Amino acid sequence: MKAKLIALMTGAAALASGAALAGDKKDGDYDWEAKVEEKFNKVDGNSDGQITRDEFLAYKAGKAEKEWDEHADAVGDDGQLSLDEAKAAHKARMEKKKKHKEMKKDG
Ligand SMILES: [Ca+2]
Repeated sequence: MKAKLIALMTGAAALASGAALAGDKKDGDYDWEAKVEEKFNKVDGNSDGQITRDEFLAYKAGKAEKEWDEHADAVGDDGQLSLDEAKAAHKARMEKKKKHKEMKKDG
């Protein structure tokens, strides 16, 4: 059980470290511990200071549901995502990213 929690915290730290590295590029005093704590508290559904498997899965399910809802336009009226719709949505996201990058470069 303890090993699982350590693995989970390592995972949470890894998630936060991605943001930490991004933050470090902007300024050197990025508070990664605060980021881990913020993430931990989001996953700790009953706020008892421990993350259970169920809390972790509930957190991930919530994120997956949010992601699904965000792509409602790609899913369309039939409530199902086809491979072609998935490809079109991915292509649109890549083009949006590319435009954003170009705008950042120009401005
Ligand atoms: Ca808990």
